[in-house]
Amino acid sequence: MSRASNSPMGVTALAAGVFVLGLGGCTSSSSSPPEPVYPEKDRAAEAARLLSGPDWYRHAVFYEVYVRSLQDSGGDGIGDLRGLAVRLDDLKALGVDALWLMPIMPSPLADSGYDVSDYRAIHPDYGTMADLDALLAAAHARGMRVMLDLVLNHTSVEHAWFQESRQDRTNPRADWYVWSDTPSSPDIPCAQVPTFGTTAWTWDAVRGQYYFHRFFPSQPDLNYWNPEVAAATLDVVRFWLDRGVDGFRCDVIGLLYESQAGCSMIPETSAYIRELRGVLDGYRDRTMVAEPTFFGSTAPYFGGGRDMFHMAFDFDFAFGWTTYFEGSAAQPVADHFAAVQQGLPAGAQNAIQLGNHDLPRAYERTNGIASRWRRAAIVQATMPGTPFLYYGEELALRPGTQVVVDGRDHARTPMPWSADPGLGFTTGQPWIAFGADAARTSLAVERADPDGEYAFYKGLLALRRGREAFGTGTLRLLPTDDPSILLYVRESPDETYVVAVGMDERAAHVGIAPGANLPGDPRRLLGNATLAREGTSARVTVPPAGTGVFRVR
Ligand SMILES: [Ca+2]
Repeated sequence: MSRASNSPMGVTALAAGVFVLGLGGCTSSSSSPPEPVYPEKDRAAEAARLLSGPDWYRHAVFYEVYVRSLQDSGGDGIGDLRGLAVRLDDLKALGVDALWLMPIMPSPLADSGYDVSDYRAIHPDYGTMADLDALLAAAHARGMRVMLDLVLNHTSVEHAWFQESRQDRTNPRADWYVWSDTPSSPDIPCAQVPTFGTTAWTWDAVRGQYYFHRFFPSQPDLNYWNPEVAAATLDVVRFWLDRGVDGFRCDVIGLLYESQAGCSMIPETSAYIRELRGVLDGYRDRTMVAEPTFFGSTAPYFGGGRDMFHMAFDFDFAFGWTTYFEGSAAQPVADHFAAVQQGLPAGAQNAIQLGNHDLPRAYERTNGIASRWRRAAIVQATMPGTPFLYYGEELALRPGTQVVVDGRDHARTPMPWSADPGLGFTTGQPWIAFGADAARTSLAVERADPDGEYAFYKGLLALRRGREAFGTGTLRLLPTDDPSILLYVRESPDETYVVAVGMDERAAHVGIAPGANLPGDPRRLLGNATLAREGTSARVTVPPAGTGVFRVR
């Protein structure tokens, strides 16, 4: 939060933090034992170790970028690859290790680029292939990675494949899309219900048939039952891997094949994903993350744990955290992560988001109550999984009001970097209006505020960095006798951490966790909660909406 904000957390949490810190200093000189000092590692060296090799993504912090809204370099008001390259140092300073770029391939932009018209080129709005090469080189020189958005279920109607396929029923690509004489197909009964609109079938007057589209009519589904299609899209994957991209976020990947058996993650789709993984494994340290079709366990995307996706988005948490933090019960959060633990095969690791390009801004979803997204962010950074930030979350960006494509544009507004004209984003007219209070939430303003959003995120990401326990350590949930305290242990072979989150925003709580068996006395690294060993139990005290991250070994 900026200082000028009237949101409750900005002032109260700051005050509580200072108060508790002061009190802690007082009591330690009288009754409490001094905090232990544990051997400190060279965290930069640890981070370098953990972020190298094929498992790097388990320890990395990812950052989703809408290139169109991050940084304009040319003055046309549209963010581009050259602009993004200029901002790499700012993102690295925040603690970002890897970028996921929303679609940058040529597209009529009927769906913000999720309607690709050419799989092997760069959208002219965003630059050239040389600009991408330069971005990759600049990122790699900084130890950062770049993932592209891979939209394989459908193309744009403007893609050459579709333009050819629609010509007649006998052309070489006649069977590359799903055509039918009727707005239905007995082979895929599930394909009657589109995600958008009222029909999944649109009449094409050129060919004189209907085509199937799971999403907008301008996004015809590819026909993966044609082996040429599967081969062609795997070639697209090789094309980008050869170019040096570090991996992919795979859009609605579960929907590739439809059959009588269903429309999501049927065996043929799983087989394709295994093949896709095989392609990535032919390159060094590449990774891919799945966008699941539905809520629920992401287990279907992991197969045996290491033969399908490296990661899959935990949509239950991404969509559900606002509900968790509106209440005051710890159990739903604990239950969720316990279910994730039990449900995933060994080797699988979810990707944890608070927001993305399809969701309203965290600020809007919490009515501007910072303590909610901040506590959720602590869970995001310390529970098993890889954190994916959505650009601007570190500034608590407010929603916009202008719509260019659809209502999701409210969370796709330009990044405010400074209070200069154009807010450092552009010297021209931005393609869409900034969100509310943009100048006040700019990086320059937030960075100058030690209690602001940016400082919070930077501190949190620094805490995770170079600490193996948060990337791949075990999780042990510690139930307490107070139902509003979330308490858990993350442990790597040589370090142990305890995280405490107070779910009650209004009252302080004290909880006892019997059988906690902490290996040592707590040293607080973050937050305002206190933790003490009492025999084999642990006693935790949390102020309203309080948090604490402690090292105990
Ligand atoms: Ca499909």
